[in-house]
Amino acid sequence: MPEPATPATPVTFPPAFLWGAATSAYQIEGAAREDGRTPSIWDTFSHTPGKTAGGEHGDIAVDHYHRYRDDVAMMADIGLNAYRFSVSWSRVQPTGRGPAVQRGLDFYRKLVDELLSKGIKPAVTLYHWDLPQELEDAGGWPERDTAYRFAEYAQIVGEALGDRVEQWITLNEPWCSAFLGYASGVHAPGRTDPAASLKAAHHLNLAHGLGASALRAAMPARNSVAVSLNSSVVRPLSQDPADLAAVRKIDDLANGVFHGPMLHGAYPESLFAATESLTDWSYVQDGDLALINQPLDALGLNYYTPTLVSAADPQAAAPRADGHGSSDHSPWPAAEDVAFHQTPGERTEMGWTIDPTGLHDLIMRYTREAPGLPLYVTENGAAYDDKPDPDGRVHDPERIAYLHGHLRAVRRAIAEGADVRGYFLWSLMDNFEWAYGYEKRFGAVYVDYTTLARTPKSSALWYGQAARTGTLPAISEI
Ligand code: IFM
Repeated sequence: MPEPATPATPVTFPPAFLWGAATSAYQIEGAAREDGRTPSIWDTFSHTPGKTAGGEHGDIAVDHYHRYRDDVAMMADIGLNAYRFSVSWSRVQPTGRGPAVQRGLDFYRKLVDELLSKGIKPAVTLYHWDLPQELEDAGGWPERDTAYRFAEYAQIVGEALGDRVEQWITLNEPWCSAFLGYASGVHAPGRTDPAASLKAAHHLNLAHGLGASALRAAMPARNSVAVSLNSSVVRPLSQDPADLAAVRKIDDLANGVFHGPMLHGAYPESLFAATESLTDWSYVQDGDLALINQPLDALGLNYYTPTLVSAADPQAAAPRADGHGSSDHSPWPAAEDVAFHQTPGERTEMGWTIDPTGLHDLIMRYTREAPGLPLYVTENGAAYDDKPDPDGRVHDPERIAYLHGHLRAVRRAIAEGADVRGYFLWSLMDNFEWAYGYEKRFGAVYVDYTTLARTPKSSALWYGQAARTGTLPAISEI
């Protein structure tokens, strides 16, 4: 259901609200072989024939590594007061272990200083899917040691940037790392082993806990440590008990598997039961849950579209409209009895149904799940087939409508008592959309992939006005 039509009363946000945009290292930096950087799993995957649309990769991406000063100036011109980016692990610790490369760290120091000089608050994500290839060769996330390597890396980055960056995020969307990376294989490293994906999920949780502790030990106490989850808003096709059971199963596999240990110090018992054909979870060692269950300063929520499920018809092949790419392998371990359906309504270029009520419901769920924990929307946005007009301007009214609807949903949640402190639009500019290559444009800024010239779209102007005034402009105002 869409949010109700635009009201006459202005939609105004709290004065300290952060109006940001987000990116990640592999999607924008380029400079893949410069200054000591070594391949990550995404370099290897994207250079493997058949893994990404058109064989595209992030070697150059949008060349942010060389253009960061201009990009920060552009953010300031737009009016952003926050910017969320990720650090490339293999740029600062090329083998995934041992000493740091200062040139790699210097890039992020310069980027942060540039942001601060323009009054833009940096928010650093340590891990946005780009594991150093050497660590994958040693077993990747299904291997326990990877979590300890992540803690070492977190300490290095915390020591280097903790004096100037206050907002920290350990992992981005560990669901994608575990289940798209190790179960369906549509993401790097492209493995299709459901049992390994559950092990990966546990070691990502452990990495989060160990990383959060390492950050705290390395940084001033005032800094905030969070994690960004792409928790699914799972809805049933009907109120039939079998469909409700399907919701519970997918809720465990999408959400409980991460927020259970992170927020409550326990995996859902129902998750163990649902996955017993694949694993006995014996890799969860004594003390792990306490390590994972670190107190957090905030929680990041990434939202795009809800998930609609039912019990699968045992006579038919279960439909897989789950929006997570095409593969013969499901990203949902032990969920052959669940069918995924397309939510009705308008869709973005990703085929994802536009439904701001999902964002509202997600925020309210975590307001209940983690009372008192400040929330940030660390990603939300839409891909459209944007093209410049003959005059060179890029008009993207659909994206403005998408942002307007979702920001209104955030405001509604705040009015109902949710402590949402900021919103990061995905994404600052068009970039490498993983297995889709460059064909899906999520940016508020258009990138010409021939010249790499940047042109703020009309949505950037609209969003900038919201950021400057704290009030949503009418959709027609730009
Ligand atoms: O581009 C991605 C981002 O890296 C993680 N969250 C979802 C975005 C859109 O698919």
